[in-house]
Amino acid sequence: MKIDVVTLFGPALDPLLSIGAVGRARARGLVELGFVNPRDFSRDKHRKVDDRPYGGGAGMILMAEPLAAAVKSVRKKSSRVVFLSPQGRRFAQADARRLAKLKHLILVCGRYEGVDERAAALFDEEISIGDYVLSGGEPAAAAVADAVLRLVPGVLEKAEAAERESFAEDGALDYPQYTRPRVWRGKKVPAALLSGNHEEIALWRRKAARAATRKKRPDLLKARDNALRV
Ligand code: 4H6
Repeated sequence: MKIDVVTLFGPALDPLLSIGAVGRARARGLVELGFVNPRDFSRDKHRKVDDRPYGGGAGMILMAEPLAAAVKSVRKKSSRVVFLSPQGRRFAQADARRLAKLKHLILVCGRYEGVDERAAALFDEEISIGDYVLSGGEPAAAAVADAVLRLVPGVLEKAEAAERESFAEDGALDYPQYTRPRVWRGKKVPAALLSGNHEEIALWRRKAARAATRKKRPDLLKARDNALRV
């Protein structure tokens, strides 16, 4: 799979996606990440990509043309073009799974006070990573790229991937994890996890995952109940 990120700040985004499982997968050539800078497609002699908003107002707007040319330079028939914006549909794990099946994903980052509305026709979909405003789409693109790429077969270690499938991603939180020491600041590791009994461990984890979900994210259980009720 390849992801191209259309951004004015590729060099800032690259290090975050060069570490861990995604970084290793890139190094192995299993997944590819490219950066396309709209500035390279500016027709202006000063490489300008922003201009003042019609109608007045503070700040600058990203011009449609350099963005369109940047997208065009990497777009293929098989590409899906996604715009990161606070006005998008909320991104969730199901979207990560859907996008991980693609051959080519193009993530477009906005900057300044926003993007010329006429650029909207370039995008297949508009997604938001949550209801808050960022100074640019880059942190959102990094989050989406990471969530998607780790689901590409082979990116995670086999054991990790199998564990992911059986937990967490079906609408419940992960079970709590512990490592050494057995007692830390007076808090003990649950006895079941030290038992060496695989059935007992699996049972404890299922119960603990359910308890954690009920306590921290009861909305997830409700969403799952509703989904199953259909
Ligand atoms: C499009 C339009 C994504 C993109 C405007 C991007 C939050 C998210 C941006 C803007 C983003 C998200 C530019 C408006 C800066 C505010 C980039 N913010 N902004 N929730 N910002 O996924 O000023």
